[in-house]
Amino acid sequence: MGPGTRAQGAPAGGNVVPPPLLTSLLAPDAGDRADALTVAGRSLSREELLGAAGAVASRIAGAASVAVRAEATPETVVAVVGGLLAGVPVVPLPPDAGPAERDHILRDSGAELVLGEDVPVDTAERGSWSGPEADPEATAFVLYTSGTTGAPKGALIPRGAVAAGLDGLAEAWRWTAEDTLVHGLPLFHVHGLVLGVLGALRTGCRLVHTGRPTPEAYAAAGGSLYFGVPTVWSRVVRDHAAARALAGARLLVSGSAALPAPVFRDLEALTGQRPVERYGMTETLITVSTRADGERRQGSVGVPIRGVRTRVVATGEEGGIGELEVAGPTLFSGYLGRPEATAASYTADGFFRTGDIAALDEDGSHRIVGRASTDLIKSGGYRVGAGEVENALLDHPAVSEAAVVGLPHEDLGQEIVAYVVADGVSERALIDFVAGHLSVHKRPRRIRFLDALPRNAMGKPQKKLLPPL
Ligand code: MLC
Ligand code: AMP
Repeated sequence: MGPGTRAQGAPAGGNVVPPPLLTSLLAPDAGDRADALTVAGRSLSREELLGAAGAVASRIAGAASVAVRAEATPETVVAVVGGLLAGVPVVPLPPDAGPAERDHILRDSGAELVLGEDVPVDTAERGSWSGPEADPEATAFVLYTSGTTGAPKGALIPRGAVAAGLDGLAEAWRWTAEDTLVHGLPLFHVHGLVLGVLGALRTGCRLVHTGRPTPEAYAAAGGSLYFGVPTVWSRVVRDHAAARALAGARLLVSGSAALPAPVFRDLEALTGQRPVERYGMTETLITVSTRADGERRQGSVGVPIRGVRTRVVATGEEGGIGELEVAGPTLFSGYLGRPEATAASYTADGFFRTGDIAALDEDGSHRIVGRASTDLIKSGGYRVGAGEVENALLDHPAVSEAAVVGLPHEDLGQEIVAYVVADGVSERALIDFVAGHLSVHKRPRRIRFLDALPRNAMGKPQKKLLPPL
């Protein structure tokens, strides 16, 4: 470790080996209830979920991987659990993915079947599955995530990483079967799917997925534990009645992007409690969190969860601030079919380079202060690569040049804005083109037409020199 490096977390070897991923799901559940799991208004008991998922598992056993069109429905949960039962890696497809994004994910992952399309998924079915549990090293999910350039990469998430990550969070948040978890996040990312569905199944708590993460739906759900991205919390605090309805909850958790200071403050004022912030990535799952029994400080994302080690590799410019690197049992096992990208993401001693700039406080808590690259945009909690959107724009016949940036935005954190050189096409048409080609949440919200992009002497676009909107 170099002189500019400060580290936190358990030493190597001190890790607890988590029980297999499906142990608690398969255990007889005396506390089963008809509404153990409610998604967008439709409920299933755990027994019903297991029966329907068992039928799926029997149909797909032996497949190399399966895709799931991850709409917020009970069928998506049944399909995902079916894949996990059968030990077949699950590839969630964003339901709003346009043909380019969907084709890329299906082709790149090699998913043989799309559950719900090629294989029936029926919540009323009852199958029994008795196959052995797959190894902790086996892939649970292939999660597609954007880099700064090119098409999204498939992050291979091992079953053991999911188990370790969820157990670490359960410990940090005192998350138990007594809780009712409420959220309305999409089911194709770590936040909504891994934490928000498998977390409930693993801890045995009741889950209410609200379909959409609206303030009214959160207020009506009567949960003890709430998950949201900052955009969701910012909308909650604008609706005072909805925010006050959450006063009785045990824990309000924010993550996936930085929670703005005014939203933190308003949540405390309206609900009487400070939110818990946690930090993570697709590639690492959640690694750092404020604890239920710890101090909740605005701007702090807390301390490493059990088994995780972090270090801040200082750039030498400012004391104690630098790139955050993480190691531990929650890490992915690589990008599918991209050994160079995988190798580049790790240090020689096995830490993952997050690309986030963090500061470590004296008490060991972490603050995320920025990103190393401005070409990774976080909008509404979604990670969107500037290059991916630029390529989509360039696929439009009227567009000859494109530069995409994330500009500060009160509601979304960052707003995707495109500067384009184009001939005879409207802003609306270009926005709809990207929404239909990639996915709706990757669309630029605004477009500025230029005669030429600012470039340096080498001809490389200079995003810093783009004019204000
Ligand atoms: C709008 N719509 C269009 C459109 N424009 N449809 C087609 N073409 C167009 N041009 C439609 C949308 O389909 C949608 O329909 C509706 O308009 C609203 O879309 P939106 O405006 O994009 O939604 P918005 O209000 O901006 O969404 C905010 C949000 C969302 C917070 C709900 O951003 C969100 O769900 N974010 C969560 C992201 C997340 O989970 N990230 C976690 C990553 S994991 P309809 O019918 O759907 O309403 C991670 C690790 C970690 O980061 O640390 O957790
Ligand atoms: P994704 O891969 O979509 O999960 O996005 C991961 C990125 O989200 C991280 O690299 C961070 O930039 C950002 N992120 C997640 N949680 C937080 C948080 N609590 N505060 C600030 N940024 C966060």
